[in-house]
Amino acid sequence: MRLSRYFLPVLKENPAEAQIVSHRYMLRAGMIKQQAAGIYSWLPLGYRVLRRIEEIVHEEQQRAGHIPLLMPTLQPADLWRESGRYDDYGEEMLRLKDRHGRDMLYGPTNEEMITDIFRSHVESYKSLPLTLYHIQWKFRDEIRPRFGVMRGREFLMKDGYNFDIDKEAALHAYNRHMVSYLRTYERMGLTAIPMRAASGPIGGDNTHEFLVLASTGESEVFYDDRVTKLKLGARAIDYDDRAEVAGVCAEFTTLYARTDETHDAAAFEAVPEAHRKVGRGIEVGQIFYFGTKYSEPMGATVVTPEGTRVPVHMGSHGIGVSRLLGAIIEASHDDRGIIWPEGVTPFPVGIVNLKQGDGATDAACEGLYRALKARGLEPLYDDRDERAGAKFATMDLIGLPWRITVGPRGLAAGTVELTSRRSGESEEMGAEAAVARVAEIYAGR
Ligand code: 5CA
Repeated sequence: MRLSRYFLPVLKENPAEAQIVSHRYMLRAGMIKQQAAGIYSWLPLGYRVLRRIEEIVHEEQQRAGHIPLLMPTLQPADLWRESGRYDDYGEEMLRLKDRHGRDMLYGPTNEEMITDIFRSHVESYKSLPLTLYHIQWKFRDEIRPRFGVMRGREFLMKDGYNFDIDKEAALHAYNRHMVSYLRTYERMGLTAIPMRAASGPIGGDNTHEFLVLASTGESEVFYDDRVTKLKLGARAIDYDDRAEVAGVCAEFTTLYARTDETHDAAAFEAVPEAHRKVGRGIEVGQIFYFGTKYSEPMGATVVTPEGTRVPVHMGSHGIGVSRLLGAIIEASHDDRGIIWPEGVTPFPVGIVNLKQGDGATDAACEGLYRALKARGLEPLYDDRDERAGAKFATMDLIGLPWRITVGPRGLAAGTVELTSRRSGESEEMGAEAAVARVAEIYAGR
C-alpha cells in the first residue's frame, strides 16, 4: 500500500474526549471514528487490525475443532420469551418492532438462537460433541459506553456454543475453549490470565474471565504474580485428549487469580507476600458452562444410545474481538504511539523514503516494495512528499513493528536501515538482506 493513495486520516492534536491511551491512539492514528456514543466506523487501518484479530480467532477455534457459521444480528423476541430472558435482560437490550408490529431485538448474545438451530436439526447423541461459533456484531445499550472500543454499545464478539451429552463432556468443551483462548491471546502478543469469575445474565456456575493486566482496566484483580510468567507457547495439543487439555487448564488456573467479584481474602492471604499482587485488568473473554439452562426450556434434546431423550449440556464462550484492539494498545505502546505485536500488525513493515523524487532513492524504495509484496508481506510505503521527521512521526504513531528507511546517503554505501519499533534499534544492511530479515521475522505467522 502506498501511503499517498491510502486513507489514513491521522490527527495532530490529542482528541479531548479520549481518557485512555488506546482510545487516544486509535483516534489519532485514524483507525476509528465515533458515529454515536459507543458506536464506531472502522477506518481502513483499524479495519485491517480487526480483520487480523478475527483471522487468528478463526484459526485457533478451528484448530480446536470448532465450526464457524453466521447468525444474524436481529433476532425475534419470541425465542427469548422461551428462555425467559426477554423480560430479564432489562434496558441493555435494544428492542425494536418490524413493520408488522413483531417484537425484535438486536442480539446482545446468541444462546437462544443457537439452541433453536440445534433443536431444529440435531436428533441423536451421534451428532455430539458439537461446537458452533460465529464472529458477529452485538449490541448492548451500556449505561456508560466509554474508552472507545473498550466498552462500546455495538461491538464485535466471537461467541461459541458447545452441545454435549453430559456434564463431563461439556466440561471438556469448556477446557478446550480455555486452552484455545490462551493460544489465541498469546498469538496477539498478550498475557491474558484466566480468573474465576461470576456469571451474570448468561448463567451457570462454572465460569472464567480472561484478563489482560492494565492500569486502565475496569476490573480489580487479585493474583499471584507467578501466573503472569506462564506460557502456552507453540506446544502441540491434542484437543480431543481430555486429560491433556484438563492438565493445561490446571497449569493455568491453580495459582490464585480472581476478579473482585469472586475474590476470597482468606485464600489470597495464603499466597506468599512477595507474589501477592492487586491490580487492574481488561476482560478480553469469558467462558461459561451452564448445563441445561437453555436446552431444557427450549427443548434441545437428543436420543441416547438407550433410546431415551435428554436435554444437552451446553456452555458459551466469548472473545471481545473489537475490545482486543484497545487491550493490545493498552499493553503495547509508548509516548510516541502504538507498538503492534507482529501477530496483529496492520502492515508487517513500513518503508520510509527520505528523499522522495530522487531517482535512485525512489527506485530503491520501489524495488523493496515489490520484493516485500512478492513474499506476501504487504508494506506500507510512505511515498508522500513530506519531511523525514513527519514520516517517522506517522510510522511511530501507527506502530508498525518494523521500518525500512531508505536515503541517498545509505544507498551510496549500498545499505538501507531496518529499525525495530519496540527497541528502537537500527541495523544497516543491503536491501535484499532487509527483505530476507523481515521475511524471517514473519515466517509462520
Ligand atoms: N454469550 C457469552 C459468551 S459467548 C457472553 O456474551 N459473554 S460476555 O458477556 O462475557 O461477553 C464476551 C466478551 O465480549 C467479554 O469478555 C468482553 O471481552 C466482550 N464485551 C462484552 N461487552 C462489551 C462491550 N460493551 N464492548 C466491547 N466488548 C464487550
